[in-house]
Amino acid sequence: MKPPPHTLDAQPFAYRYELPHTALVIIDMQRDFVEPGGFGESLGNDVTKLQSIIPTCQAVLSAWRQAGGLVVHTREAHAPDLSDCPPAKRLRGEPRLRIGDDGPMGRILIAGEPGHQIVPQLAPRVGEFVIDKPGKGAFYATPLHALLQGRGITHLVFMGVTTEVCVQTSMREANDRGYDCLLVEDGTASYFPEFKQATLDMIRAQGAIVGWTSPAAPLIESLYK
Ligand code: TIU
Repeated sequence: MKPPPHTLDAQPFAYRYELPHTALVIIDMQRDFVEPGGFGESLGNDVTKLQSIIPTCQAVLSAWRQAGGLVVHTREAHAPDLSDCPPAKRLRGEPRLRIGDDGPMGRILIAGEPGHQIVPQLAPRVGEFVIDKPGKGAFYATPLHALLQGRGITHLVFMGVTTEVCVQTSMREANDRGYDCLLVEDGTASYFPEFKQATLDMIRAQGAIVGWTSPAAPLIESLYK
């Protein structure tokens, strides 16, 4: 017999999911955004603001792994020859270092460099998917949708950084592709706390126009019910 779906209290109303049809998607928890000397700091941001979510992300990841759910990690990165980096992205503004420049963690936002690595606390395990993406959204120019479709995934649980940039973009892309999405409120962070709050509010407004939000605790609890 089919097991009953998991349910948790979420905003704006209960979120129901079946674990075999749900993936945990962790957006861009890489050194370039959360450690000094990477892309995030080059844009003028205080990267320490993002580090506080790591233990929560670890707790959700650990519970999800124990329950046997599918895990997807993403990393924002460009090819070393910058062939997938539009000049508009590289040349915008007056950052301290531009994408592709040499920095303390290797070339900024380039695949294979130290800054491209996911933080050790959330390091991917064998069997988990790691998607390198050249844009903000996890679906743009990546095999993610095909991969999820191939596994019968209909629901996505999001964590990661930054809330209003890559997380929100990915969640909107997912919503338009038909996935029911939940964002873990204390598993996502922004360099601008007010932008995080606004993003949570706009995602769940209008009857979950983009998706649901909930803290990590009820999500973890739901895995054991
Ligand atoms: N700058 C910023 O807030 N974010 C990004 O550039 N990328 C991601 O959000 N991953």
